[in-house]
Amino acid sequence: MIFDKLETQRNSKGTQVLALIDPDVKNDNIFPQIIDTVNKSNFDGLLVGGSRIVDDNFNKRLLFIKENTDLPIILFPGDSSQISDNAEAILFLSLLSGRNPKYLIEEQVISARRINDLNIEVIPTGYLLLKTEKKSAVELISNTTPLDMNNTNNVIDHCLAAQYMGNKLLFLECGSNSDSSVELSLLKQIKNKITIPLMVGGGIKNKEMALNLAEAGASYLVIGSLIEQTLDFNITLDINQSVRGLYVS
Ligand code: 1GP
Repeated sequence: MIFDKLETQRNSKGTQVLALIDPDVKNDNIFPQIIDTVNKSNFDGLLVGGSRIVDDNFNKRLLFIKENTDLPIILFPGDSSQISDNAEAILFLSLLSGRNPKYLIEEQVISARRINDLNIEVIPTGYLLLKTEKKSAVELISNTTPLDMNNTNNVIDHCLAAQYMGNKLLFLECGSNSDSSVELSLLKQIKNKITIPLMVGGGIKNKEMALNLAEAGASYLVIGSLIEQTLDFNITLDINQSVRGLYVS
């Protein structure tokens, strides 16, 4: 089981870093380079998904990724159309920061039987969108309001609710290519209250940010835009190696 494997790895190797590939047409001309960069960067796993995939080639691109990497592939679906057994597991997301029933239960019901039929490992994940200066694609597409990071109690209440609902993972999302990530003092406070692993993504651009987030309590880091924008494995390899052996209990 992939999640158990990642958790075991986390216990032995420290903070895990996952690459994110957006299998959208916008990346078609650099797709092989993205995969090559990911493969050379010593990532621990690979998320595949996007909030807006404008054509029907999701599965074709996913298959291409699968054929060209040895990393475990976990779906990070923008909606119920992004489900395939060309991945080993799926983050079964509930957008708990929002109040839109489509992303709280409707997409989940639409996708449940297909996931069951395909026998994909399910990783129940509470997904919280946090407010940053730039409006994220998730905010626009989901038509939900992100949580204000200054309202610490409200964010922590959402985290606790996500944990009590039985989620195995809590994903703190600042949105793809955001200008900032989760505030470190907030992350530390969440870490003090929450026992399930914290995944942090959105706007991780350098080693300092990655290290700070890992030290503040992120069990998993997700890096997407930086890979697409630089296509330079030296940068991502450096980040990934910097958090190796970093344990935050
Ligand atoms: C987006 O959290 C992920 O859903 C990754 O964000 O693209 O900014 O790395 P970046």
